[in-house]
Amino acid sequence: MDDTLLTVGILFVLMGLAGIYITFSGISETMRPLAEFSVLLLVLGVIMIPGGLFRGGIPQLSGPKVVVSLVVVVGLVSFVATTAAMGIGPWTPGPPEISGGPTPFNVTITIVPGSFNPTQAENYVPKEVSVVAGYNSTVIWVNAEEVPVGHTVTSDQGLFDSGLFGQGMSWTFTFIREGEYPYHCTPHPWMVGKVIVLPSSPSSAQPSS
Ligand SMILES: [Cu+2]
Repeated sequence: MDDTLLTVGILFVLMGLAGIYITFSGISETMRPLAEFSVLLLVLGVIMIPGGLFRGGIPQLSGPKVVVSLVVVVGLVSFVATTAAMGIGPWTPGPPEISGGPTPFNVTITIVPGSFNPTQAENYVPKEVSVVAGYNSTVIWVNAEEVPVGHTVTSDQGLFDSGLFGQGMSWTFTFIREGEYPYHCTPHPWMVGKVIVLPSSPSSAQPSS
């Protein structure tokens, strides 16, 4: 039995699983190379573990190191298989929850008349708003067109989409997570705006006087 090979093999398996976990938990979207590297580590580790175990003949299976190694590997594999089968954990990434109930205060953004015209610079007014999560992070877009034309409020990041709402209609959305949320209008892509959501803080719990 080769302790070094066995240890390195287990290390590789752990690093591979950690890398895959990080990749698919949505911590970063730019980690595809990490995923491939992690799978490579995992495969190498899985190959090295029996290599380490059985070098120099069949090991004495009662050896504590062997038992511990087997428990670790079997445990990890079962955990991953179980969570994957149950559809929980980082294996089932979804968009982050950013919508909640209405806040005590709200902010109105007007879609001004003529926004359907690509040469008109002003469309979502104000174009950029900063709100505080849970305080005034309910945002209402009002379609104030003077002719019957529909608009949308569509997240550039795929996080929300109002669908078309017509002249005189409005659409309301409550942000609950801090972040920057650029958006646009689907039929009129020159219409762009941004909502900046700031974290809630004790000083923001009361309206300033
Ligand atoms: Cu539009």
